[in-house]
Amino acid sequence: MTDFFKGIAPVTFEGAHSDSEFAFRHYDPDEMVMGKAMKDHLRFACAYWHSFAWPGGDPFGGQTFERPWFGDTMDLARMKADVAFDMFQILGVPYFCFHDADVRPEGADFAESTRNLEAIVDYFGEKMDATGLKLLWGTANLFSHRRFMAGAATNPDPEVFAFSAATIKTCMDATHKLNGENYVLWGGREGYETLLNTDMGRERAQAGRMLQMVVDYKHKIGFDGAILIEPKPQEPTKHQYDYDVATVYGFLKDFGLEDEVKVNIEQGHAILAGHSFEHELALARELGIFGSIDMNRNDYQSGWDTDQFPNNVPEMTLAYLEVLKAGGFATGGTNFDAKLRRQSLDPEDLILAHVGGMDACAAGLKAAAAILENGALEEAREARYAGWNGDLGQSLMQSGLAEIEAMVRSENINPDPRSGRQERLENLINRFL
Ligand code: XUL
Ligand code: CO
Repeated sequence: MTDFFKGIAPVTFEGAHSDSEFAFRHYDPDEMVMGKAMKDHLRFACAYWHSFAWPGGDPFGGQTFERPWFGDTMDLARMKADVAFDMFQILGVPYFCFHDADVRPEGADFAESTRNLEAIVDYFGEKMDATGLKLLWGTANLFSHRRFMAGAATNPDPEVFAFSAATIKTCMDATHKLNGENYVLWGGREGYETLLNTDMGRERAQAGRMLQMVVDYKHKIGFDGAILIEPKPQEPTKHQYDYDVATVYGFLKDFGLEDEVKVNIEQGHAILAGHSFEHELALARELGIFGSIDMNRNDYQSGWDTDQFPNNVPEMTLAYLEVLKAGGFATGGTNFDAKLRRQSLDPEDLILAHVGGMDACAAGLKAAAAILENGALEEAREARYAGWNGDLGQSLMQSGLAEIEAMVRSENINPDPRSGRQERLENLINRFL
């Protein structure tokens, strides 16, 4: 252990009546929920970037956090890893996630950056063996460095496309070496600021080609994790090509990759797209591309991606309801893509933010499971569509407009509107919160 979290013991489940801040009230890793241990439902992961690489800046001010590992040397990168693994163990999370740029200093050129990454990957490997920690996903940061300011795959300069492809390869190698269970592509700057200087057709084709190469390389190296795209509608660019789940699905269909790539859905990104989190989850499930989630929350007034730790149990219940209805996570999990507020300076804040988020997820999962076990919600939904199981519903799916017109006339079909019962169903949900 380093002494960054000195005096903080591993956090354990104490139950709802505990008065300790450093305790779980809902997250009991081994408690069985619908026949599966809670830890296997939730598959928690910590995000390296927000907790260990982000300095606390906002558009009006720079660094607020002063961490002893901030700096650009390999020794500091190893100290950062030591502290990160301390936190993972204090929390008892099974997984973590990282970008290349979070974990290694930038080198003078591509070769040096790659050497730095490989050295840290070896260091991670030793720490993972020693602790049992696992990698939920790896990814490449193709958005922070100024070379990516006009995009990575969608850049007008083919040299940036080449640099990006090479970087993705090294990050896929790193993920594969650490037995990562997924590889994520968030197209941070894959979008445009103004159509005045943008050739949208070319940029889409370039993004499609890059994704095809990622899928080819996955098969070439025998990586059996999932490739996941993380949709986001805007920020940092004004318009992003991976706007939301529906847009990503259209893109995958266009390039014939809908059976190869799934989605990593983030709560805050769903809100920015004008959707609810549960809408995005339900759609991905229906389209067969549900993969994993980034769990955080947005501020509903500020209109940007605030990446706050989640604490809204009623909303999270609806999200886990969709996850459970999708059959739960296969390779995916619950990644806390969340950061402290920039005034939350203390090491304790970092631990307690995650403790609260984990507990809120556990409470949401348990409520969602209780709703499914109760069955009344699903029964009401089934009943609403019951007509489609009967003769009329079946025959409509095989008929044409003219035949249906004749039938409506001959049988004098005259529909009688029925209640959608929304408030009754909302009351039903609240009984489980
Ligand atoms: C940005 C975001 C990223 C991705 C990984 O909004 O969510 O952190 O999760 O690149
Ligand atoms: Co994210």
